[in-house]
Amino acid sequence: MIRTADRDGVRIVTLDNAPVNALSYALSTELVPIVETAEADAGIKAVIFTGANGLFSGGADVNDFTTEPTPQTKTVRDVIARVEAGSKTYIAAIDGNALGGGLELSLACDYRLITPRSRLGLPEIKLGLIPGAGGTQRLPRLIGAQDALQMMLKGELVKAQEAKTKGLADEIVDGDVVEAAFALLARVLPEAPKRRVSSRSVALGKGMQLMALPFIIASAHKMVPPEENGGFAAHKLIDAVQAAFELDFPRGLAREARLFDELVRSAPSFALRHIFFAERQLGKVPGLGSAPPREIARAGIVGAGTMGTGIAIAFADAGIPCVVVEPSDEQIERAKQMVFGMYMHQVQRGRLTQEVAWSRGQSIAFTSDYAELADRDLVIEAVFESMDVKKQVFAKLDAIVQPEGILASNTSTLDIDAMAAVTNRPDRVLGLHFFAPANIMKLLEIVRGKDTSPQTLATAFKLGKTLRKVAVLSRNAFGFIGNRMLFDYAREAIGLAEEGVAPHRVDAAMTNFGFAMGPFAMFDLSGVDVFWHISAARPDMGAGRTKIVDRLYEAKRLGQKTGAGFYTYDKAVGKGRQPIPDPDVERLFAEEAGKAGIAPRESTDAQIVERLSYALVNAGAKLLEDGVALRPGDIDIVYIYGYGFPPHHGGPMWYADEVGVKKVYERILEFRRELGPQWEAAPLLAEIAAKNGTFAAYRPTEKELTHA
Ligand code: T1G
Repeated sequence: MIRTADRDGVRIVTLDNAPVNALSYALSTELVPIVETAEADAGIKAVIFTGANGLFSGGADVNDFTTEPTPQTKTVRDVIARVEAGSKTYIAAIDGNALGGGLELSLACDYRLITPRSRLGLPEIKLGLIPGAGGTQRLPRLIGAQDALQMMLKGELVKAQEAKTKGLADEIVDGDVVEAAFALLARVLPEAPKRRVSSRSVALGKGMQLMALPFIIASAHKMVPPEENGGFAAHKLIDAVQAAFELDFPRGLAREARLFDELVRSAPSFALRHIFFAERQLGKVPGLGSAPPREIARAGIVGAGTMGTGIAIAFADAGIPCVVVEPSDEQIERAKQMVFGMYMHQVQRGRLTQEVAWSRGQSIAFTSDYAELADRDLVIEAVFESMDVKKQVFAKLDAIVQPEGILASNTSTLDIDAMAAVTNRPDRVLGLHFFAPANIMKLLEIVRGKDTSPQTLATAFKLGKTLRKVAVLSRNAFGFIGNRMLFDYAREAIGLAEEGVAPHRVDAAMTNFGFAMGPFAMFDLSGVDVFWHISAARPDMGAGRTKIVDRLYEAKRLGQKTGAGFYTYDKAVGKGRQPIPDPDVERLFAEEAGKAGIAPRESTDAQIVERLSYALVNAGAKLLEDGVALRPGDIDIVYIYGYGFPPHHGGPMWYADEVGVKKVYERILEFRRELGPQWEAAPLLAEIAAKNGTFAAYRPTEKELTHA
């Protein structure tokens, strides 16, 4: 895991622990004596740390955090302590990423050299942690507390130039970074003044007086979410940085260590580390093995509506030129305006240069002529959500697009196999379900038809990476994963309102639980008419036990876009996007509930959260049984990225483990008795509850895995 080599009295220590040179307990146990030996060797003047595998280090090994270190265990903290106490000159020669503990190791060195492709960061906050190996004490000393706090609270990776400007790196070198380290040593040795970051006094930032510290700390606490609602690590991080001002360096390190040790055992951190690994499991689909993905060099889209145009922008952002076919000139004009407006916004925000924005915009061509799709490697239809319309489009595409071309549907619920059946290439047909706005939302559901080939799937996953999407495999079933679960979630939200709980109370309970938006505000945003169409197609899905959705639809209360839905909206309030509770809607619910014979029923906020979150768990369990979703973690990722489930609860299935599957199951049995057959528990849930098990331990059967 570590290679060493001596040259001219300098020891080169190479971290070589594929794939990301994680500073695991095992590697640290190997590295501590290497530093101690170098320190004891009079012939060694300096030590250069560098990394193999194309990076310096991805940080501590996150897998290690589930095991309690013993007194004999060495961690990256121990390595850094040896460097800190050492007398030699230490250089971090960084080519590629240096993150987390990897960057912290370099902060303990006297010099940091990077290359133009280097990215430096302390992203621990994304794991519900804080830098636990000196980062909260050294970074403020190096770049000022204000910048350090921003960088650590956002967990952002800093590019090379910014790292140099901030003073994180001493030099950006173009050639071999180890040779550059030797050149630096030739300049500074033998004097080699100590440049340890720990000896610097901590400052707030350029031109900021220390008296501003209380203000900086107080405003930082105000900026982050409450501890119980996703902000637990953020508040501890601010406390750690404050300690850098109030305690000497050793005691500051000790404070940081205590805060880290509290966080690493916290439920939000377990949840966030689950998400970290679940996301990296998504592309591991049995049966994809050898199939080499095809190159998608040219794409086509049918339909220049909001979704089609958003998808086109996503391709343009990924450098894949695309042709958008749209019969209506007026719609093409609107789409062009959307593309132009979006890119100008990026330029105005300084996110893109004019040239890049222009070239991306130019890479999207609009036409009414299907023939221009003939040479496309992939064509995605994003036309009206009607099976008849989609079948016509697929039949047309099959006759026009080159034989190797893949044909995909952006449908959000409809049957992929039915679309494939009208083509001669069912092996190259699948669903690519983007989420609006398609150029922003990271979630992509890849829907596998019964005949979709492994190569087509492998190509879709590779495309997902190219588009920088989080791609999740779903088998072809109504609503796929996310929307199938949304229907049960919606059924319970509406059910609560039918029992007399005001929509704004349901929404408040769910936002307090951590959702970015409550269900009714979400329905108004996506459109009550979308809801109405789906529940008209599938009356058994989502619309509750009354005609409330029909009543709103008939009254043209379609949500934000018509100024009223489950809420009302006033342009003078929050630019017309602020949901305003509407007593008329509550009266409508009461009226419809009376007609349906639904008795009023009190629900506390906790019971509201149970009804909605357990509906997701039960639906998720059924998706696993049916082999629609591969793993519980896949379901968690879908609901976090696509529907705003709070990450600090890890997703619906992880949350069921947090609560206890047995408890969730028993509550669902009560709901079944009190509310009716829609609460029939999934057999898998009963099975896991019976053995007091967890979804985390669930392993799909071979049948489910291969979607047989
Ligand atoms: N620990 C364990 N495994 C890791 C890992 C890590 N830090 N980083 C990546 N992996 C695994 C990952 O699960 C996958 O495994 C493979 O490496 C490739 O990852 C003490 C406490 C470095 C930018 O948060 O951001 O240091 O699926 O697909 O796209 O203060 O990995 O192949 O079996 O992401 O090239 C802080 C996390 C840790 C950085 C590379 N560090 N990693 O991206 O590859 S806590 C992080 C990343 C810490 C100290 C604290 C990215 C990457 P598998 P990948 P990539």
